[in-house]
Amino acid sequence: MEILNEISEKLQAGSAPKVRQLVSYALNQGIDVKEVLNALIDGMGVVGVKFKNNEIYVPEVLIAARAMNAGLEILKPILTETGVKPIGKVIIGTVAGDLHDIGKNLVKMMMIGAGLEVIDLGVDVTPQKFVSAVKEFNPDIVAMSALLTTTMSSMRKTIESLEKEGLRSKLIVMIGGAPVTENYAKEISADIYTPDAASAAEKAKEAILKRVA
Ligand code: B1M
Repeated sequence: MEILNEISEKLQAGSAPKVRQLVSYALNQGIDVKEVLNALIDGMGVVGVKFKNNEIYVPEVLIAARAMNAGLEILKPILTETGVKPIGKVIIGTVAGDLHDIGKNLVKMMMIGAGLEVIDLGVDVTPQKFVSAVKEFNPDIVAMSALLTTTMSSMRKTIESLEKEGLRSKLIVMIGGAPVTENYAKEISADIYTPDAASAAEKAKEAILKRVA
């Protein structure tokens, strides 16, 4: 669809006002929110490939990320729409050393939309910060996002810290992010790995409902 291609292209070009305008227009035209979201993700994917190939650099990626966030802000009210009382509580954060937050924010929005209360610890969240937040908020789920191969190990460290504090057994630990795999989840004894935000929200809800059943 022409408009979806245009959204992807304007995101790649880093035009936040244009992305905002096109996303609103697409929704007004009755295009499904998932298709609009996929156009944004697709655009960011192209940016990622160009970045990897040294065709563009960090400043351009930052500008594209800003355009992505502008589009996501328009989708947020729809993705987080829920008329029900929260069925459970999630603490989410991007792990220590890692500043990527677009995927984490998307997971958060989808989880809220699935009827969960989400406490967002932001980016660069150390194991100690996760531990303190678990003590303070008593969540059902701890959800960690990592986008760098070098920061994945912080997921393991966080799980070890939760174990040391005697908190691990009462929690469901979920992990995800581009370099994370099902095998890695097994290796570090995380409970759930999901490859995308929609399945993260689905699995979180499933796991909580199973717990209370
Ligand atoms: Co960065 N970066 N970056 N970057 N960046 C990547 C991740 C990279 C793959 C680019 C590349 O080389 N192709 C590469 C990592 C290589 C690696 O380790 N394997 C990389 C690098 C190297 C770096 C720097 C080191 C660059 C530098 O400074 N030289 C630096 C590190 C900074 C740091 O974190 N300490 C850096 C910086 C940045 C920016 C700040 C410029 C910017 C981030 C802005 C922001 O997030 N606010 C940025 C961006 C935008 C990217 C790419 C281009 C796009 C990431 C993104 O937002 N994608 C990325 C390339 C790529 O991924 N193709 C790249 C869209 C988003 C919707 O997808 O986050 O994957 P994603 O989330 C997905 C799934 O992964 C999943 O759901 C989402 C989809 O539904 N998911 C979960 C995510 N979290 C989940 C949690 C779950 C479940 C699913 O459960 C809890």
